Amino acid sequence: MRITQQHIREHNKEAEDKHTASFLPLVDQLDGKGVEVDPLVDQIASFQVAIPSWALGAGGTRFGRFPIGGEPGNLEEKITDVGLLHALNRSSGAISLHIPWDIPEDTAAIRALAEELDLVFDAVNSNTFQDQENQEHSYKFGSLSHTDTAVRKQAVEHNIEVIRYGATLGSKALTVWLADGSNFPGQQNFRKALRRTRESLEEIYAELPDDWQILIEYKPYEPNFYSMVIPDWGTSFLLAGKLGAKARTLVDLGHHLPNTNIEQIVATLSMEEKLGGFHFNDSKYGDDDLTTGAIQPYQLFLIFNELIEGTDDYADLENNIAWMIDASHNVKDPLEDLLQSVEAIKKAYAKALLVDRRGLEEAREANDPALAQSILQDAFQSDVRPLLREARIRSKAAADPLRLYRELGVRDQLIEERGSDTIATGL
Ligand code: LRH
Ligand code: MN
Ligand code: MN
Repeated sequence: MRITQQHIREHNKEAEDKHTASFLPLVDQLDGKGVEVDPLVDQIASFQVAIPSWALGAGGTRFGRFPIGGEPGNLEEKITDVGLLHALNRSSGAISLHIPWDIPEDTAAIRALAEELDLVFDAVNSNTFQDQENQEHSYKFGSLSHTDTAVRKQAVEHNIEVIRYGATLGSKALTVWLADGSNFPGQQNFRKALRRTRESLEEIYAELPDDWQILIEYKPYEPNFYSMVIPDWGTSFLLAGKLGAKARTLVDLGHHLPNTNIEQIVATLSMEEKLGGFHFNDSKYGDDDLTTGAIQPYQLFLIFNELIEGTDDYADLENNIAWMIDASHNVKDPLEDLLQSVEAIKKAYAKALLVDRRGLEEAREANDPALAQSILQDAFQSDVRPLLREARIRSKAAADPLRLYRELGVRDQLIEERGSDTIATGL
């Protein structure tokens, strides 16, 4: 299944009149505020969000799984799926792999396929939270923090192997998320577990190519429910600081206790040049991995507001941070869900670009919280959908990606090609 320029052109032709009717008044309105529309549209168009290879199938929960059919059965098919998304929105030009769920066997062919679909490889993720077949030592009681040197060594070697796989594909970052921790008070010596983790990470860091980064992800609980070895951004930041300049923190939006001020964490990390990347998703209760922007779009906007606050150079912001989604799908078609997530992320970015920064700063300096709030909310409440649509049309993407996806019957075609009883590797 391929989406061609012909498909896009026909779809966009039909959308043209309606689009112009909403875009032109917005241009006038922004003009009135002294906002230049062209550079804004360019910024929105160039912003790319990586798709996780593990979110292309219907995930389910530990209680059940309801396959949707047509799910990708191997890495080539996963890349093909991301290619479909990118053809529709021209905003998902990267894929993030999870090893060993995605072992690139024929690297030359994998690279060629990605290139043909205009995709690059974002951060590669290691997996020491599950035991694989034929694995010598178990990770039941941890990996990089394990009490047994042999287990730690195995986990370190796995991470080094992941770097090697990534290097063959042109990735530039390794994301490490550890399930290590404990379920009961007294089970684990906190200090020893953290020290061992740090030592293991140092061994991995030593193998990191010069132009690579290691991104350390944190999570407060799950699968361990009493303690996690890297539970929060402070611990990740501490480890990244000890490792060196190539180590940074990765913020998965779902990995916070309820009501945590994530935008403030983002501000601090970016100020310290330790913000490495994101796993975007949304949640109401915990690590729900719901569609980004589905529950707390204002929080997402406030995060982008802090990111923009901390930069003078948007290209720098776009290139120096790994922008990735980390979501799971139980009831939606995963491809539709990912289109919606990318859209929500770009909406938050566009709205944050509209913030009257000078006005906001003056209001802050004058201790005028009412004015500061209305400046932020004025940007948040702007309807930026015509800007996103214009950015897509200019990039030769579909005016309405989800609509075209449905009109073309992409899922049905995938089911026809791959069958209805498919399981994608991943969560
Ligand atoms: C852990 C996590 C981490 C894993 C992914 C599958 O909850 O967010 O990023 O690699 O899920
Ligand atoms: Mn994650
Ligand atoms: Mn998670």
